[in-house]
Amino acid sequence: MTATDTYLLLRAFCDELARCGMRDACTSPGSRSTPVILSLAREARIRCWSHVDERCAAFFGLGAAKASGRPVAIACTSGTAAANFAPAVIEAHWARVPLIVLTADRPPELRDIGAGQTIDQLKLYGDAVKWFFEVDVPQATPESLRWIRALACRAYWTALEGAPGPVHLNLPLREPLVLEQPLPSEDSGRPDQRPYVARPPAATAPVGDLRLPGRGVVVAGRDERDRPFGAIVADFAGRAGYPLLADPLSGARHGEAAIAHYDLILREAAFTAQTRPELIIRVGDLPTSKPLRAWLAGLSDVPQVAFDPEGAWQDPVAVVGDRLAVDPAACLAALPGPADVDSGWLERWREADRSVAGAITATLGERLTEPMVARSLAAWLPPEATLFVAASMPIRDMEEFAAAREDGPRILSNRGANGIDGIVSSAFGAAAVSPGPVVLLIGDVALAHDIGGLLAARRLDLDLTIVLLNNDGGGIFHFLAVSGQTDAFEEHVATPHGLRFDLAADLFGCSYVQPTGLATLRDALRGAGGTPGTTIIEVLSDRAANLALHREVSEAATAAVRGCIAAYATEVRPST
Ligand SMILES: Cc1ncc(C[n+]2csc(CCOP(=O)(O)OP(=O)(O)O)c2C)c(N)n1
Ligand SMILES: [Mg+2]
Repeated sequence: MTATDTYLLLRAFCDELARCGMRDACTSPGSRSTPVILSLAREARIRCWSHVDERCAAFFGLGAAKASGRPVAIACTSGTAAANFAPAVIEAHWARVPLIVLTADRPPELRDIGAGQTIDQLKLYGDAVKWFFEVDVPQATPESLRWIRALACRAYWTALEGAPGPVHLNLPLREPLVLEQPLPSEDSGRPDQRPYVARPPAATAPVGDLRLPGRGVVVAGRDERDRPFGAIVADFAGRAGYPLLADPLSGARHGEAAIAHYDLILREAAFTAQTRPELIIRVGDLPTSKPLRAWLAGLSDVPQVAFDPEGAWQDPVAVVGDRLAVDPAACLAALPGPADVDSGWLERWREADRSVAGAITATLGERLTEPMVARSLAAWLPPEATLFVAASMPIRDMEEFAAAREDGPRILSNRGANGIDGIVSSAFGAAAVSPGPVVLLIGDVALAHDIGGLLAARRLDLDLTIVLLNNDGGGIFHFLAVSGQTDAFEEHVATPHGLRFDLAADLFGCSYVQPTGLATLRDALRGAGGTPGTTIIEVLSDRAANLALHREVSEAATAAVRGCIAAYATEVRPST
């Protein structure tokens, strides 16, 4: 077994990944991984993004795979390097994002006997991967070349099909790790650049008879893959006269049926008591909104149908009665609306939504606050833009405050495990593959957590605008009961840090600007969009004031919804 054998096999392996459709990979440095990294870097159809930190590399790969819909390879050396992939692999598992994880390893005879940088990498990620395989790298014979080509295809298609997710190939590599002579050519691949194994997607079964009553509701959650999905769902809801409660991550928050402020509307018990649907249709993942989740939980006697082609089984309160393994876009596009559209039903929701929107506008005014930043980004960014939103308050504010918009930006977020880790890196990954501008909305703790992700700004020449909401700690915890535990809350839960992010911008070669009002935020965004590289736009905020403002909005919204109910009761009284 020579280096030539290793490199012949790995070149065939990378060739197959490219033939299947791979366009991006992430590398990180090391010695044992040399043949894998060099083979990836020498494959012209795959762009290799070089990273220092494996945790950042893996999150970058995750962001790129999420934004492109294609599997991305992440490759590293042996030891804790591989363990640093774990958070992103776990997120990819829960968010159903295709990744091909390539970890280099020492061969079996060098394991557990004191050889350097060697840990047990077998099934390192447990059940978070769809498939684990220990890849022997034998002599490059016609048979083994055929085998490794088929293996690459299997890894690629496994990551992509059904419920997409990560696959893990562990590669024990023997020295010599570097070629000493040119690699001979070989033609073990199929003609015409076809993959060795093709795998057409499984056809989805047509939906059975879905009988639609007059008063239905569509709940649309995260579906980051398919942009036309949002348009089809919005169109169906409009035809059916069903209010559309669409998380911004669904891409469906538009059209005449969109009820943008469901999170605030559904807090009002008098509304939910008087507004009972006869059917709930669910598409995408379950939205984040707690009031929405509580409302769905209370409708256990109402038929709830979930489109779930990837088998995500998202129903923590066990109320879904029909789980359809069919593509919602294809099905809803073909589904006629109910025989009797109840126009008053949708109008009632729309009225509540308009009133709440008025309450939000009146309460927020034109001040530069956290909710206003979320609302403004959703309103301002062009349709070709991608808005990556961090966990914690940014994603919640986006759901609560973003208005419906016909041509809004694509919105992405790591919602598989809701982590605040790796978000900067994920946004850079999205920036690497997105044709339009990418903006990241992130809190200060999340930015501090992945501060090393900013290294991509220096090393990878990518354009990214980071809008940082700095309230010096985890503002979200002020909304929770733990905020009352004053002996330990600040230090151990809120975790203020006093970091100077302008200095971080300097260290990592980013531009930096700190707007003080809404107009200067808009100017800063425009300026960042026109400046190559990464810009950090820091908006200063205060945790206690932010909590008070959210409460104020909630009270104003509740009053607005009550006003609608009272008006509705007066209107209908004569006929009842
Ligand atoms: C990896 C990880 N660790 C811890 C948490 C728990 N957590 C949720 S929100 C949060 C604070 C986030 O603070 P920041 O990013 O400043 O956003 P803010 O709450 O201020 O909006 C933490 C620590 C998490 N979600 N993920
Ligand atoms: Mg914060």
